[in-house]
Amino acid sequence: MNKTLSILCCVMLLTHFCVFAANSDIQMQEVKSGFQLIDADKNGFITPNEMQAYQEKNFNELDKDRNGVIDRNELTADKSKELNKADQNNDQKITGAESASQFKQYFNQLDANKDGKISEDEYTDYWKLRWKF
Ligand SMILES: [Ca+2]
Ligand SMILES: [Ca+2]
Ligand SMILES: [Ca+2]
Repeated sequence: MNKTLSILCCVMLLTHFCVFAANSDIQMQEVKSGFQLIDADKNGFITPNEMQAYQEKNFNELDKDRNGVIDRNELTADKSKELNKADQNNDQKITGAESASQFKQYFNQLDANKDGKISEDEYTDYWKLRWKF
């Protein structure tokens, strides 16, 4: 390999590495702001009540026609796609009960040490694993 080529290779590797690092920083910021959104009293922990309040707010925002059910059209506004999995009986509609039970599962998955609340570390570790950054 000649010198120019090897320098070129180094630069390419470095650029690639920097882009990757920047991406994971951005994802980390997104995850942290997600945590702060749910942690309403900003004490560094998400309690089941805070998670429930977040779920209800999220549900009401998506339920544009306020009929208590999120249908397929309303579901497309859910950018996280998390609610897609809430449809237990596959009728393409999400009821309040389905959404609540999905968030309960979500809470249990996040609460790694099972102390009944979610720390910021538990929250970020979960998303790091899922997004692999
Ligand atoms: Ca809190
Ligand atoms: Ca609706
Ligand atoms: Ca915990």
